[in-house]
Amino acid sequence: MERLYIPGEIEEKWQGFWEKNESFKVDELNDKQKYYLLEMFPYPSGRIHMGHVRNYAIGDVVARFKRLQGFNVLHPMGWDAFGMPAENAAIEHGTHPGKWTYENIESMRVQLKRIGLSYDWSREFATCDVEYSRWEQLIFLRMLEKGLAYKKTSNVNWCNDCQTVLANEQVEDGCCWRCSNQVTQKELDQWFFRITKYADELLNESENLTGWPEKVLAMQRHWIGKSYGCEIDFAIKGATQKIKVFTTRPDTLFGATFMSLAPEHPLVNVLVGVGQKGEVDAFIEEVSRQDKLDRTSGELEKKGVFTGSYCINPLTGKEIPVFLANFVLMDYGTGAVMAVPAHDQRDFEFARKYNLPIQVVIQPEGQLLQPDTMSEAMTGVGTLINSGDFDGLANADAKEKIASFLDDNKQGRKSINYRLRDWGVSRQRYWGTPIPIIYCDACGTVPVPEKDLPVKLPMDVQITGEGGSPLARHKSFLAVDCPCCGAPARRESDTFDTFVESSWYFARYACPQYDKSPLDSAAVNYWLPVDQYIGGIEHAVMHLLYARFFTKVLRDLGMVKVNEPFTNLLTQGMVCMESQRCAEHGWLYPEQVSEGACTLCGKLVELGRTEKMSKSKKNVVDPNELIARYGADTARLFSLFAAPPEKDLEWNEQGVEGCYRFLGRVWRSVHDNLDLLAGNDESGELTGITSDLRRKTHQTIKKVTEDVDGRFHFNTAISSVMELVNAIYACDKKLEAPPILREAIESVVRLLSPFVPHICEELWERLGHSGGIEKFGWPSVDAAALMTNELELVVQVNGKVRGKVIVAVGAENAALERAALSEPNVARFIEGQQVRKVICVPGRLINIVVSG
Ligand code: ANZ
Ligand code: ZN
Repeated sequence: MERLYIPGEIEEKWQGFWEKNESFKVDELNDKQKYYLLEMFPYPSGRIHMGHVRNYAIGDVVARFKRLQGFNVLHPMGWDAFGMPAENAAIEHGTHPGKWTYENIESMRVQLKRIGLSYDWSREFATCDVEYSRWEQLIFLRMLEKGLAYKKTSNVNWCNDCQTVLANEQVEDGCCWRCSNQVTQKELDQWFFRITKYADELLNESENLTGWPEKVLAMQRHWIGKSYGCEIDFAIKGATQKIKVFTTRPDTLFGATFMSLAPEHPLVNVLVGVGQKGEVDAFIEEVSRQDKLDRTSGELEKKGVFTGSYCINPLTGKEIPVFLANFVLMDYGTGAVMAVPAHDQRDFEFARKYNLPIQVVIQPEGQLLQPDTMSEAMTGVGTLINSGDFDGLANADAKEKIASFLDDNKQGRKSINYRLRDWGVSRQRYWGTPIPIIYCDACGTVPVPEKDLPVKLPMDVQITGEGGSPLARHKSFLAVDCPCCGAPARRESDTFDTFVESSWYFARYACPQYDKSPLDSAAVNYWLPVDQYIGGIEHAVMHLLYARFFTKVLRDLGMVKVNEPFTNLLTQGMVCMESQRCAEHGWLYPEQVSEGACTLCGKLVELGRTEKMSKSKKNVVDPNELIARYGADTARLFSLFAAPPEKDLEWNEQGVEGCYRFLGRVWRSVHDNLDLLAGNDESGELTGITSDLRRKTHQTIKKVTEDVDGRFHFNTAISSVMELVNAIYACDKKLEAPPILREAIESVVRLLSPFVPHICEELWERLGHSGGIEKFGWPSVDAAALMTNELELVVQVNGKVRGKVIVAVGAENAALERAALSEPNVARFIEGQQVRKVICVPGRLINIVVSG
């Protein structure tokens, strides 16, 4: 038997074993408790990166651990396969996006398998598979029937580089999230999903998502942005129409001294006087070129134009001028704002700029506000003044009273507003799911009949990156007979936003081959919800909110029973690395640097910041090379050991080496003792024997179990196994108690197996077991073995209690001292100070005397 640790050989052997035995294949036909573990599926770019390795290693620990605990674990993998890079590749290399995508999938699958992840590969699918599109298209048709999908003309965010529409969520600081190009506005006919119908449910139910990070929930709540307020009608002087405003501050109505409308407001034509037309048109044109998100930012320079018209403040009866203002958006509230410059900062800036009256209506406690001397709006609480019968009310009460008054007089009504907009899903792209719609001159918008699904993408397509969507130019794709009247008609050429695919893939994993409908209810209701979902924080709003929305839609379509898709969510941190730069050659890959110098020119390199691994800074490590060098187990171990999962992980080569050495140490601890252990299997006599090693073994089992189960403290779990390995090396009573030694060594192997499965399978076999480690289950704690002769001592620093340590009964003073000094809190208090004396009071306390 080979006694050296050669990762490559054993990893290939066990990956073959799992594959041959279909070790991770599951079905719903058993009475075990289910556990659905899912990592966010990757985009098939062609190469895995360290972020993938980390994400999937974290998931794999949980999957293997739960399986060892006896759960029926669903752990699937697939591909989020539609999207832009495939089209860009097509433009650049002339390959078909499908060919490029499927080739990438082939090579990424090989790379993922090389990590030893315990997936049920029989469930794999790609979202660009025609079979997946077919069911997505069917879901869309059902949504259409229910009014959950609809079409409307709207102003959309447009990226000219990508030649496509972007959802609000895909616009970052006014730029395209993919290519960073400036986003502009464009009017287009678009398909929408009615996510706003679920705004309240999405909001309310976030209260029950106790297994989600609060940060993610907070971002979703903010995104939904529910505001309670009031709609108020302002009559227009000389016209019959009314301007409706939405306000969260009806208490300030007496202070509304002018009106600000969105430049896109439908009443603009009615309001604009002849004399103003030129100036107003120029202003509207200027704002239309401005990015919507910029228009909401506090820093925006407030600009506006007078329309020439006046409206009437319903409570003061005064005429107030109507302006158009760049910071008022048409798609929020009613697109009109009653401007209260004394109490709203934007209105204040606007009023100062255009010399408009400022009327204080809320007086803060103990202060007399003068409009002339105010330097900013007073947005705090106070008492109403200059407000007729409402004077003297606390402004919080006035909100209620004024709203009711308006309601009684039919001048307004309470109303609720959301920041959330319906989800625009049309994209002018080729590589996406075709939207199954046909346009007929006679019959209008006609859904593709179910029997004609799927609408497939044409294979003979010219993708040049110019002239808009390739589908819109593809004659044979577009030409279709109307399903209603048979006359020549035209297909919809837009495809879905790729976030549609990732909104329901987790459900399809329950029944990936089901061919009667999108979801097999028996399977999907068995497996859903996902018990643990793992992925990046960057998906906090879009993907995770859309997936929640889709789950509710599928529920209302009768396709699933659950309300929420993901019970628990873990957002893992990023993999970071120091960047390195040569004055002459720019950023350098780690392998281009040797002993601090550029290998191209010998100049000393400058160290850049430690940041997320990225090709642009060349601070990347290729997992394939890492695995070729150290093995998958080392790559996994480092990813899991170097930082807690939700924190960023800083890459360092020494850490990797350390992990590799540790595995070598585990390997040797088995082989060094194999002869001694021969013939001593588990049935060996254990009763009555207590020893430090046995206690240590069971303490470790307890610690690792607690750390892994639901807490994901993988790094501390691994440390405690490291300690157990040390204890095995240090144990000098090996000869006396082979069964205890065996139990200790086997525990190391079993406890490490979710983290580093290949080496553990191999060692387990060498320890005399066959059939794979998983069937032996997770080790259990023997409570009796934990009983210790230990006690807890209080540690003081200069007489003040600073911590507690657990020490063995009868431990020597030197040991007590060591324990006390290394207690983390104590260490904090003595840091930078001189330890003068350590006083040990046996059985009671340890006092450390320091002076600084
Ligand atoms: C008068 C007022 C007085 C307001 C005051 C605020 C403070 P949230 O909380 O985000 O919902 N608003 C309404 N529609 C708008 C639009 N389309 N574009 C820009 N601003 C708009 O904000 C609601 C407040 O935002 C509303 O309350 C309105 O200004 C403004 F002392 O009305 B308020
Ligand atoms: Zn773009």
